[in-house]
Formats: sequence, structure tokens, C-alpha cells
Amino acid sequence: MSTQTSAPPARITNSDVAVALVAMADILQILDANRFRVIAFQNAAETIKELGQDINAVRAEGKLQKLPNVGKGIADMIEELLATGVSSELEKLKEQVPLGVVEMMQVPDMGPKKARRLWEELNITSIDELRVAAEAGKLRVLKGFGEKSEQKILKGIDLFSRRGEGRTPIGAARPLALSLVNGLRAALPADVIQRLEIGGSLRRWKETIGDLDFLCVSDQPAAVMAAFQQLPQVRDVTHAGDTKSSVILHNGLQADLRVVEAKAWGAAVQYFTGGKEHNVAIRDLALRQGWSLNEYCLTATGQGKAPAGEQRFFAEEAELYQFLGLDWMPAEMRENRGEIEAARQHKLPKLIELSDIRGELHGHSTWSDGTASIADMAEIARQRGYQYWNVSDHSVGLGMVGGLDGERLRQQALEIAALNQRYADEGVDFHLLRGTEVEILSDGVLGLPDDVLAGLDVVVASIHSGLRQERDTITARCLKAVRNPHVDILGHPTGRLIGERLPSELDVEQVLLACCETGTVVEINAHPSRLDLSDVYARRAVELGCKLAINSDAHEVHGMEVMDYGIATARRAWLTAADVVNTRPLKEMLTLLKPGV
Ligand code: DGT
Ligand code: CA
Ligand code: CA
Ligand code: ZN
Repeated sequence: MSTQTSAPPARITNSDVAVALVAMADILQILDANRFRVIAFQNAAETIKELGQDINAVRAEGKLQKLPNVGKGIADMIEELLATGVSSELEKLKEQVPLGVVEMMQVPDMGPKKARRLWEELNITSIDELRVAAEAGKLRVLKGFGEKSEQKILKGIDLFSRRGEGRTPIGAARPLALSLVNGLRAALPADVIQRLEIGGSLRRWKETIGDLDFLCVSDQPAAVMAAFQQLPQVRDVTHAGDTKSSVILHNGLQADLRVVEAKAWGAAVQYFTGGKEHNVAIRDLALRQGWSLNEYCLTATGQGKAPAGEQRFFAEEAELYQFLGLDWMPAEMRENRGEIEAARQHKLPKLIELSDIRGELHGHSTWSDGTASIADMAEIARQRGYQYWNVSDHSVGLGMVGGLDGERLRQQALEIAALNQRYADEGVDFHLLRGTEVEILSDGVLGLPDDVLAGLDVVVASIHSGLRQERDTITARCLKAVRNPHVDILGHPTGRLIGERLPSELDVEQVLLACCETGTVVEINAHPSRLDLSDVYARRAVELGCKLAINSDAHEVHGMEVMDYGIATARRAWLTAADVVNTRPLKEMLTLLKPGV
């Protein structure tokens, strides 16, 4: 299938459709419409954002309704949008709520209720007006708003405008990048592409991605360029050179592809992996040795031993580093945070790998808000080669249906015991742990009493509500939970959602110190929208002497697949397997969690 590029500029793109669906959901929320209607539009928007195909092509094939989360009503709306450029349903809603009020909801922490009150009570109808009013201290006249909330709103607007520069969370960028790699390989005969790698921030596993960078070796660059520009994921071609193409994908993300000669691969892949600061430092180091470095090779400056103009090419990245007296550094470390000095002294840590993980300590089943049974989740864990999985369904106190109290935990324990018996009978080396993700309530009291927690194997404690408490309040709340002797792990400590929700005001340093002191393990939540602790905090945690756990917080059978993101975050934090408790076999891991016992 090939959609041709001579489309008129007014053509509706996937991002336009996603924006319209999100607008529907947002306006309906401001109007306090039925929750399920709102969710239907939100889910459909997610589907379109992740769609690797031009929505116009899907429509042409008459397959709009075949898309996940797209029912008849939403398919009709998309149909009208693609055919006429507008949706009458959306236009009608837009008449009821000013567009700027809807936009205000994009500011982190600004929910529909707040947006509506600011609009109705203060007549604020745009983000600019909101900023001016907050700066002038005019929001505090509203009940429930104070100086602090004004500061938070200003911070949120700042985050929002920076996000506007277009960084994409890695969880959205990576699947798309992999689909481009696969698409490009599939589009060409096998011998055309000799090497093809992802570079840039994605190779370094940064939590947000500015654009995608691909690098390949081929002796037929023209064929590669043409195939890349014609991939179905591509919306526009913005640069079409002989060996470099830049394109815009349907979700608005830019992707660059360069073709290089095999002999320049090492220098090119080093250069285009970055990060920029790492590269600058490497280039300085080379200069001090009498070489100027670019994306092709080293060229002697004449200041060193080699005669000026002499060139050195490197087929492999490691050879370039070695030539400069450095050990090869994993891409996740290349942020100029001390890795170059460590590489020079041959003192790089052996970073943790996915294969080091022996089990998971935080995940959910249908007993709370998961979509798979304990047995099914356990089966996935076993297939991943894990030795244990902690059943940590939500406790009561979250205000959500299905949180477990002491009685339901006792019932759940029977199911877990029966499964463990079955593994033992079958001689399978796998063990389910009885756990909970206990809610840290607004005052730091836990959602379950101590005697219930005492009966469990592994207790994860997390905050899900009241995330916007003031710094002292939320820190004290968290410290109280960390100091409870039954709490083994602090789950997703800051509560952030990348690009969507700011971290809480938590004094992370103080909480990490308390975790070290009490032996409480700190989580790196591997879900790509969380990555919480972040790489920077995780490195600090290890510096302070904390133990960490990496958990996917899976809620469904595919949930554990995000472990890669958690591992990458740990690697960006320079973690080794020894820093992470769930790299240990079951008994050893439990001893680490309960040092006193
Ligand atoms: P991003 O796209 O903002 O998430 O971050 P990167 O790191 O992917 O940056 P990008 O796409 O601008 O460039 C890809 C790599 O190319 C970057 O990591 C290092 C290299 N690079 C780009 N511009 C420069 C530069 O001005 N100097 C040096 N030494 N390297 C550069
Ligand atoms: Ca990039
Ligand atoms: Ca780039
Ligand atoms: Zn959870």
C-alpha cells in the first residue's frame, strides 16, 4: 500500500484527528458529561496517536471501525472530519466552551473542575490570561486557591510551554522507532542495508525524545532514502538529500536517517548517539591528543605525533574510543556525568541487564484493577524466566472499587497458596509472594492495619492521591510510611507522569535518607510514563546507599514488557545488579527486604 505525497495542505492528519478526539473528551469533561463517554474519546485518541498508518488510508479501506477503541459513533465522527475537515459534533460542543478554557486543561495539574471554575468565576478563558492572573496574585480570591496554587499553576504553564517544544515520551517514541526500523528493512531487499541502528537520545534511553535518529550502512543510499520517505508512517518529507532524509511522522515526531560508508560507521554512530555534552568532551579529549573528530573520522591536526591531515577511520565505535584511550561506554551513560573519566581509568561499572532480573515485586491482578488473573500473571512471569512475582493488589483507601481489606487478602492468600502448591507439586521453581500495594493515606497512615501488613511477604507502599500537597506535608506523610517497619518498598515515589503530571513536591533527598536508614527499598517504576525514580534520583539513591527494586507495576498480561524501560533508567543511573534487590534469588531477596527477621 502506498499513499502518495501530493496531498493538499489542508489534508487532515492523524495528529489532527487525535487532537479533535482529545478536544471532545476535554470539553465533555468540562461540561461534566458521562465518564464513560469521556473515556471512549480518550481511548480512541490513544489509538490514533499510536497508529503507524495514515488514517486516510484506513478510511479508504473502509476499516475505521476495525481500529481498537473506535466504535460506530467515533468512526462516523472521524469519517466526517476526514471528508469535510470539521466535525459537526465537535463544533457544537466548541460553542459551549471557549477553546482557551479547553487548552487550560493541558496545563499539568489543571483538571476540568479547576478550568471550569476559573472560567465561570473569574472569566479566565486562555492560558495567557491564566498566567497573567496567577502572576498578579488574582487567583487566590477563589475558595481553595492560595499563593501556593498560583505558583504551582505558573510552574505547570512553564512545563506546558516547554512540552510545546515537542518532546515525546520515550514510551510513545520507541515503538514507533522500532516500527520504522522494521518497515525499512521489509521495504528493501535484504542485501541493500548492511547495518541499521537507532542513535540519538533514543539509543541513550532518555525519558523524552526530541526527534528520532537512524543511521545505516548501505552501498545503495538512493534506494534507502526513497524507501524511508515512502514508509506508511511518514506524513511529510522535510529534507531529501543523497545520504540524509528528514521526515515528519503522522504523530508529528521528526525522524532523521543518514547513510554512511562502512569504514566511517564507528565515528558516525558515536557522533549521532551523543549526547551533545558527551560529544563535546570527547572532541576536546581528541584535540588534546592531536586529532580533530567529526562524524566521519579523526584527522590529525599536526599538534600531535601524526602528520597534519592524516585520517583514521573506525569500522566500530569501540575502536574509536579505544584509540582515544577509553573503554567503550554503554550509550545510556553518555551524558558527560563522569563516564569519560571512568572509561579512561578502566573503572566503568558493569551495568545491570534485563537478564539479571529474577522476579518482580509490584504488580496487579483482577483482585484489584488488573485485567488478568493471578495464575495468568504468574504464567507470564514464569515465561520471562522469573523465579517469583509479588501479588501486590491495591489496598482499600484508594477510593477505587476493588481495593483489598484484611478479609479479602485472606481469601486471596488461599488462591496464592493453592497456586504455590501446584508449582511445588510440578517441581517448578516459581513462587508467588503475598503482598499489597498499600495506600499511603493523606496523613501518612496506611490503608491497612499493621497486623494485616505483618502477615504479608512483601509490602509496597505508594501515594496515589493528594499528590499536590505542600512539600512539608507530603514529605512527612511519606516519611511516616517509610518508617513503618512493615513497609518493604516505596512505590513510584514522586508520582509523576512524564509530560502529563509534575512530580509531587516531595523532598526526595530526605525520603531517600530515611529509606537507607530503615532499609526500605526504593522503586524504579518501569512504566515508561512513570520512570519513577528517575535516572538522576536513582543515581542519588545509590550514592546514599539505598537499595532499589525495578518493577513493571503490570496490570495486564503485556504489562511486564515495559521492564526494558526500567532497566534502561537504572543503567542511566549507573546501577549494577548488586544495587537492585530483585536480581537476587528468592531467599536472598527476602533476607534483604527483612534484614531484622
Ligand atoms: P533529542 O533529539 O533532543 O532527544 O536529543 P539527541 O541527543 O537525539 O540530539 P539530536 O537529535 O539533536 O542529535 C543527535 C546526536 O547528534 C546528538 O546526540 C549528538 C549529535 N549532535 C547533534 N548536534 C551536535 C553538535 O552541535 N555537536 C556535537 N558534537 N554533536 C552533535
Ligand atoms: Ca534525536
Ligand atoms: Ca536529530
Ligand atoms: Zn501498582
